[in-house]
Formats: sequence, structure tokens, C-alpha cells
Amino acid sequence: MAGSKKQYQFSFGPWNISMGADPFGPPVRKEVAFAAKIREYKKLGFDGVQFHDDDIISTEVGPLELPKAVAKVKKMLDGEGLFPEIVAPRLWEHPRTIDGGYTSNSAADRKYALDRTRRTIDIANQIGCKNIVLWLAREGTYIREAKCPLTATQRLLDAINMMLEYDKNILILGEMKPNEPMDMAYMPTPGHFLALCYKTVDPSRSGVLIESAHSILAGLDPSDDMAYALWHKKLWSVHLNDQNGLKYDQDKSFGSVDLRRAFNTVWVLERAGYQGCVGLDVKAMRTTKQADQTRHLANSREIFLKVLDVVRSVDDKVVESFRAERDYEGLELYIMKKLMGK
Ligand code: XUL
Ligand code: MN
Repeated sequence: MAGSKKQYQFSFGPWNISMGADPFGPPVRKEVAFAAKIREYKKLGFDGVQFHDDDIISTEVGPLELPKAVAKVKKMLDGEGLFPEIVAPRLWEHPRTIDGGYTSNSAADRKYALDRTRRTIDIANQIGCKNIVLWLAREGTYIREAKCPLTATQRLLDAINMMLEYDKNILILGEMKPNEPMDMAYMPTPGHFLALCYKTVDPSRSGVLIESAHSILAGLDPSDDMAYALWHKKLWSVHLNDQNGLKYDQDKSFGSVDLRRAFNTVWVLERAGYQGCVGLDVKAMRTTKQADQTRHLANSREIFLKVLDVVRSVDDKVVESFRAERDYEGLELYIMKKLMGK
């Protein structure tokens, strides 16, 4: 029944083709122009583009010129047969977001964050995208006493409600991460955000995007996090990648650290009938040469598809019989042999 198998669609963001700068050293690869990046997608087997608002148009563009500027990018996507999967307000680079956007102690800075979010929704509308992703990068603290955590929670809910009311068609996808850049984030895990979803003015339009590395950084297993959100029918996108323990956010190629963890992730997505895109939020190693700067994307996609083959070769009846016998040693060897191709 090969023909009836689900075909996954893949996406990534322009930031995933990067110049290799890190906090300790400058760029090591040349900048690739936006249009050139867009031309890479289909060649690499990708269909969807993930955007920040300022990936589409500069923050300098005023409201009158906005439709024309966005139309230019939409035309570029149409020309390549690509679709915009998500748009996210980049609320962590501007001087007004130093102390957070929605949870900043400064009323003027909170206003900036809300205005910029409305503009992001306008951009998403113009480009034909309903998914608004919120990575709440600076919505947290370096020291606990800096902000009132109760007020911050309410401010986050008020901001999401503002978005849902501003546009009755958009979906809000929270992308949670426990730390970095902040010491502590107010919404450290998808579970936290899911609880907030049910308090919004429209829970049916409030959900999550889960990134593997972010779950790992929170000490959680990405496949369980994703399964939990899938059970809530609220997993609307993913950022698959990998992470070597509790360090800085590494965005390693999918499955490159822990193949069994990757297997469990794909197993959960496949068995639950996940409908979203397979987003790959992966970063090239700093040592990668210019000519290889998209290899991590192609590799991650290939690893996903190979792991999918493994997942599809697992016999549910065999799994169920091991479970019925409480023979988890046997089940473990069965899965390990699948992963080793034996
Ligand atoms: C940050 C992160 C971001 C978001 C998009 O860790 O994952 O790239 O995915 O804003
Ligand atoms: Mn991400």
C-alpha cells in the first residue's frame, strides 16, 4: 500500500542558511541574498518557507508601502511553487525589546511589541499565511525579582487575546524554550503554553509549534511533548533538530545526536497522523564550507525520510505482543535492530 502513505511536506527558514557567526567569532561564510535562498528550497526538496516578519520586509517599510513590498516576496514564492508556512514577529533584536516585548516593564516597549505583532499579522495576511509563531525569546528574566511573574502571565494572555481578536482567521502557535537568551522563560515548555491556550478568547485557534532542541533543553523528550500536544489536537508545526545535552541551543541536524530519539519523534508524528509541515530548524556547523552551506538541511530531510522508512517497517502486532507480555527487553532489541537495519 505504498501509494496510500502520507507524503510529508518540508519547510525551513531563511535563517537556516547562515554565515556561521557565534558569540565568540565573526561570520565565516559569505552572506547569501534572500532571493538566492528562496531558489534553494525546491532543489533541496522543500516546499514551505518559515519567516520572521523582517525576513519578508524590513521594519523600516511604512504601512503604505507594505502591501507592495510583501507582494514582491509573494511573487517570488509563487514563482518557485513555494508556500509561506509561518510568520513570526522578531521581538528580540530591537532596542525596545531588550527587557522583553509583551512582558516588558516599560509601557512604551510593550506598545512597540503589540504594534509590531499587528504589523506581522498584516504581513502574514498579505503573503497568504495563517500561522503566527511566537517564540517568546525575551519574555522572562535574568533575575527573578526583575518582573512580577503574575503580571507577566496576564500580559502574555492579553497579548495573545489581542492577536486573536485583531484577526479572526489566524492561528497562534507558541514555540516554547526554557532558556537562552533569558536565564528563565515564563513559558518554558509547550505544556505551559497549552494551559494558556485554554484561557484565551479562542482556544480553537491557540496551539503550539514544538522544537526538539527546546524540549531537550527542558529535560523533556520531544516525542512525548509532541504526543501530548497531538492529543490536544494542537500540534500545528514542528522544528525538528537535535541537541547534545543541556547546553546552548545547538540546532544540530535531525537525528544526528540520538537516532532513537529521532525514531520516537517520527513514530509519534506518523502514528498520530500529524498534518503539519516538517520544519527543520537546523544550523550548519561553523566549520562548514560555503559550498556545503545547505547540506545540513538536505541531510536532515534525508534522515527524516530514512527514519520514516524504519518507522513504517515496525510491525504493530509485534510491538503489541511485546507490550502484552511486559517484555520490554525484547521490545527494546526489536526497535534497536530496526535502527541498526538488522
Ligand atoms: C530560537 C528558535 C527560533 C524560532 C523562530 O531558538 O528556534 O529560530 O524557531 O523564531
Ligand atoms: Mn525554532
